Amino acid sequence: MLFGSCQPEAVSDDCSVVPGLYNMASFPIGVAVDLVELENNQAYEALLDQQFNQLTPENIFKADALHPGQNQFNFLVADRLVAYAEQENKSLHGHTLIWHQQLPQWMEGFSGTRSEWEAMFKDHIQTICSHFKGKVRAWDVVNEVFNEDGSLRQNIWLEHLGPSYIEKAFRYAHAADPEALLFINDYNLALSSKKQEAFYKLVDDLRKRGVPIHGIGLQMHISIAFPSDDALGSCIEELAKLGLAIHLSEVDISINPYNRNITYNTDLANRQARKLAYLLQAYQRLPEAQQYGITFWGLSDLESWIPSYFGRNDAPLLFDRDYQVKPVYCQFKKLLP
Ligand code: 9MR
Repeated sequence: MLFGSCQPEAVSDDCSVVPGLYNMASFPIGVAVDLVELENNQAYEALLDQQFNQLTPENIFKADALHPGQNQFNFLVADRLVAYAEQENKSLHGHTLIWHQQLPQWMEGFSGTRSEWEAMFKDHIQTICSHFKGKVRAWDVVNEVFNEDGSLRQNIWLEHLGPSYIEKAFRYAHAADPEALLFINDYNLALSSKKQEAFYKLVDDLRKRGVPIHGIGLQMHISIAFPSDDALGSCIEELAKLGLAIHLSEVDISINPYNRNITYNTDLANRQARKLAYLLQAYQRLPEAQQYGITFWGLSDLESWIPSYFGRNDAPLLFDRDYQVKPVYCQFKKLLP
């Protein structure tokens, strides 16, 4: 049991799980999906199916999964999710083409001339985009390219291709799947003004030069303590001025960011609910055409990456470890249009 026996206050009667969230919303409501759970856990599948209509593969569309050898792509597993999405009429958000993590070993150790790097980079993007052409609504083309101080993150792509790798990634992806919406995705943009400014500048520059970029993914791994509501609101408002689609792409709200010995209680549950309500209301102030969707980073507290990654008790998602709704779900649902 995560936090002892203390439970948040009982969920009120008007918080029914039916109809599901996506039936209440004017934009897609997404979730990061774990295919192993989806295929083997009936309760997981039922809840996911009922509540969400857009799926982001949490791990199985990353480079190490799709491109395990230089001349070897593996789409077998990913295609099972594609089939599920088609069958259940859910859209798919591809995550992610170019990142510094979850790279296959051969890619990290690749040695070649600049033009060989370029060819490998292009082949990676275009083979994947071509395979999923017409099946994904959008791609996170580049993920987490900035450091907190606004400089470009050192990664194999920057090292071997220079800063233009970002622009090239969008151009290659677009050539392979002209219908897919192409996103740049990053975290902590509301926490670091330097990062936010650099992000704005880069996207503005890409857009003005006609690079095919259509959306901004704001990850939103946030907590009840930070960023402040004002910082969150102004980040969304500022970046929306670029006129692109906005995806709250990886929402979770930690209740224990300082790793304290805490007990999940009504106060924490309510603070979490208020934080998400604030985020949703800031999102709803955007022009409708820019509301691409809101995606939660996991179905329930049981699947969240946070407890294992940070080694702490936490409960950052809409459903508890028994797949029961939490106040944060009820509040969110109440405010959907
Ligand atoms: O949730 C993902 C977790 O299962 C993986 O182990 C981890 C590997 O780095 O990636 C997690 O998802 C990340 C996402 O792909 C990009 N933004 C940050 C997410 C949380 O780390």
